[in-house]
Amino acid sequence: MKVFSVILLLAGSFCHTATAGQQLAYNAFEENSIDFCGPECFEKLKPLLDNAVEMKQRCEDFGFQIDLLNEQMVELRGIVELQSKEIDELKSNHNQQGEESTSSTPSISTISSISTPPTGCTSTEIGRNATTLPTKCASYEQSRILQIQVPGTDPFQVHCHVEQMDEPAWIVILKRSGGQLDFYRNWTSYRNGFGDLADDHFLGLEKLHRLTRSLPHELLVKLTDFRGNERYALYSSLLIGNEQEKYALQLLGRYTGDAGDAMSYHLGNAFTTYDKDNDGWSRGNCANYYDGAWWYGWDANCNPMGRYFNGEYRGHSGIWWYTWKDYDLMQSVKMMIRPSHYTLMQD
Ligand SMILES: [Ca+2]
Repeated sequence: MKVFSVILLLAGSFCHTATAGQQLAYNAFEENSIDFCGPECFEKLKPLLDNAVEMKQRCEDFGFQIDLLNEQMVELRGIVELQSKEIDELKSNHNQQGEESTSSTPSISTISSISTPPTGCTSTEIGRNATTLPTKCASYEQSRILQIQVPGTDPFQVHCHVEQMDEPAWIVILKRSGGQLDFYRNWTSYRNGFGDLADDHFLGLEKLHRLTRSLPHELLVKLTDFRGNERYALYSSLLIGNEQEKYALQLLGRYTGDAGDAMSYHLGNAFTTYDKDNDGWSRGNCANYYDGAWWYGWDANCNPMGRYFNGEYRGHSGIWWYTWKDYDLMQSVKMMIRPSHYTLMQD
C-alpha cells in the first residue's frame, strides 16, 4: 500500500516541481521499495517507476522547448515592430516625393526615377537598398549565391541550395567534398566563417546564431560515403546560442532520417575549437583529439569538421557519423538550414 501511495505521489509530480514531501517519498521508494513489497513485487513495479521518471524527463524537455519558443516569439515581435517602422518611413518618403513632384514641373529624368518599379531581390540590386534584402533563400530553379540580411548583422552572402524543385531552398552552412580546405581552425575563424561559398566552406557561427534566432529553422545533414552510398539526418529545429553562450547547440528538435541520430548526443554543448576548450572532457581538448571543431561533449558521436582523408584512413580524426558507419570516412558532408514554417505546414 505504501508503494502505491509513493507512485501516486510521483505521478502527481510529472510536470511541475516536486514538493519536499514528494521528493522524500521518492527517495524512500528508491531506498526501501524492496522492503515494502519484496523482490517480486518490486520487479513488477520497477518498469512503472522507470516509465514515470522518463515521462517526467520528457515534460522537462518540453518545458525547455516552450521557453525557447517564447524567447523566439518575443524576438519576432521586435522584428515585426522594426519592419513596421521601416514601412512607415518608406511611406512617408514616398508621399514626400509625390508632393515634391506635383509642386514643380518635372524633368524627364525625374519622371523616370519616380516611375521605375521595384526590381526585385537580386544580389546586385539589393546592394543599393538594404530594405529589400531577403532574410532567407526562397524557391529557385537552381542553386545560387544570394545576399541576405537578418536582424542584428550586416548583409552577407549565402549559398542557396535547391534539393527539390517544388520546395524552398536551403542555406548551406557546411560543405565538405575534398581535402583542399583546412578545417582545423581557431575560434575566430569558426565565428566568422571561411572557405568559398561555391565550394567547401563553413558559413560561420555568428551568422548561424543570427539566422536561427531570427526565425525557427530546421537542419538537414546529407552524407555520402566513399562507395557512393547516401544517407541523411533531418532535425525539425536548430537554435545556436550567441558568442557569450559559446555558440551552444541549444535546440535540435525531432530527428528523422536513415543516417541515425548522431547529433542529439551533442545537444546543449558549447562549441569547441583547438584554441577554445569548451567541451566536457576535463583531461584534454576534443578539438585536438578529433582534429576538428564541433559541439563536443565528453566525447563525440560525429565529426563533420574533422580532417579530410581520401578513404584510406579509419579513425577518430576523420569525418565520420557514428550512428551510420562507426568511424568509416565520409566522402562528402553537407549541412543545410531553412525556416521551419514549410515543414510545419506539411505536418
Ligand atoms: Ca576539455
